[in-house]
Amino acid sequence: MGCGSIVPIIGHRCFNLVQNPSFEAGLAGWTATDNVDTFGTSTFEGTQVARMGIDVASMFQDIPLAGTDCSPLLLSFNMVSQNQPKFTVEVLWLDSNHNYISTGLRMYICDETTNSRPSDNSRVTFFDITDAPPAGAVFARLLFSKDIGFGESTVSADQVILVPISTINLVKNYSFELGLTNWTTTTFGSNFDTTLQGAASTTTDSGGTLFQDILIDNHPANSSYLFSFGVHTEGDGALNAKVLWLDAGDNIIGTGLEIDIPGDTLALQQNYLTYLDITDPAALGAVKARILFEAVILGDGTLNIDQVILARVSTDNLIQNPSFEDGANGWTLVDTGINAENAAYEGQFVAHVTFTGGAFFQDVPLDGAEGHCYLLNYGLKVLRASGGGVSGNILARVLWLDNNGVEISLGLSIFSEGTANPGSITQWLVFTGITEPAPPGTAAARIQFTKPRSISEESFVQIDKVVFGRLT
Ligand SMILES: [Ca+2]
Ligand SMILES: [Ca+2]
Repeated sequence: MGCGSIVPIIGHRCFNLVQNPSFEAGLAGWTATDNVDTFGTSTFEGTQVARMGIDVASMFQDIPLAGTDCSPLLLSFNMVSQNQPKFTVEVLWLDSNHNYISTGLRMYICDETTNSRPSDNSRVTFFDITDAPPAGAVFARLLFSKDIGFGESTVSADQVILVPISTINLVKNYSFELGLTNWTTTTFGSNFDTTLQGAASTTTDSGGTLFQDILIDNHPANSSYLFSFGVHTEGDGALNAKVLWLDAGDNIIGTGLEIDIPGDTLALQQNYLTYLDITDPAALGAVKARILFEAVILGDGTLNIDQVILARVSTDNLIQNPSFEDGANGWTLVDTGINAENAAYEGQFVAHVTFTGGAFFQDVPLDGAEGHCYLLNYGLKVLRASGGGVSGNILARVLWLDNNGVEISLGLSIFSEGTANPGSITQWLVFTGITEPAPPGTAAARIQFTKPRSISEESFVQIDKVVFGRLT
C-alpha cells in the first residue's frame, strides 16, 4: 500500500501533518533526537522551541501520507541560530517498512544564514515544496540535521509545517543553483555568497528586472497560485515583485498580485526576509504566469533574491485589503490603528497595536468549506523597549462561523511570541499556520488578532500582509 496504489479511505488530511509542530510538548512525536532539547528562550511560536546543541545534532519525524492524495508537500519552518554551521533539511519518501525510496526535498542552509543579527530577532522563515511522492511511498521522513559548530553554536527551529499542496514548485532553477539559467535579465548576476538556500542566489547592484515565464495552460482556467521568495539587501535596495498573466502572444493581460517592499524594510531586516502570497485567479485566456522582480538600488547597495516558488493552489487570497493599503476597509478595529510606515512588511501601511492592547478581525465568507483546510500567513513586527520584558505577544486565531455568524469552533491558534530585539531596531517575523478542516455548517472564517496589554509603554506590535487561502 502506498502512493500509486489503492489506499484505504481514512478521510482527507489537508491539515499540518507534523505532530507537535511547535514543540509545545517538548520533543514528543520527534524520533531519534540527537543533541536536541527544548527551550523557552528565542521562542517563535508558543512557549518552546527545539534547540540543537554545539556538536552534530539531528531530529526526524516519519509522517504517514495516507489521506493526502499523494500530493506534493509544502514545507515551512522558522530558524534562529548562534554561529550556525552547515544545516540540512530533508523530506525522504519511505515505504511501509520505513525503508528509503527516494528524496522528495533537500534544503542546504549555508553557514551563518540564520544567525541572530544583531540580536535575538533576525529569524528566517523558510518555504519549499517537495516533488510528488513516488509509487509505494507510505511515509515522509522530515529530517533536520546540523553540522558540528564552534563556540556557542546553537540552532533553534520552531513552527514546522508539512502540508499537502496542489502542485510541485513550477519555477525552473528556482533557487539559482544554476546561475541565471531559465531567467531573463540584463542586470542581475550570479552570487555564491549570500544565499537563503543552496549554494547560490541572484544579485544586483544596479537594480533592474528579472523574470521567468511559466506555462500554466495545462491547469484549470482561473487557477490561483502560491508565490514565495526571499530577498536580502545590503545598503539601500527596494523590490517590487509581481505575478503577471500572459496570453498566447506573450501580451500581458492582467496582474495576479503585486508585492511592494520598501528599502527601509530590507535595510532594517539585516538578513533574508521571506514572502508568501496567493494570486488572484488567472485572467481568462492566460497561458503563462510571469514572475517579475523589479529592484531599485539607490547609491551603494546590493539586493539578493533566492528560493522562488510558484505552485497552483485552490483559492485566491480571501482576505479583503490584506496589506492595509486601503486603511481599515474590510477590517473591524478595536483599539488598533492603521499606521503609515517607512518599513512596512508590504506597501506603506500596517495595523498597529500599542502597549495598552487591542484587537482587529475580518470575517471571510467561505463557499463549500467543509472538510477543507486553509493557510494563514502574516508579517509581525514587535518593538520591545529595552528592559521592557516580554511584551510583544499577539494571538492570531481562525474561528469557524455558521451562517448566523455564531462561532462553531477554533480552526487555528498561533501564539506569536515575537522575541523582539530590545531597542529601536526591529525586524519582521513571518508566521504561517494551517487550520484544521472546517466543520459542517461553516459559512465564514473569522481571522482575528488580539494583543494583551504590555508592561512597557514603548512597546508595540504591527501586523501586515495577511494571507488566507486553500492549498488543496
Ligand atoms: Ca539558492
Ligand atoms: Ca501593508
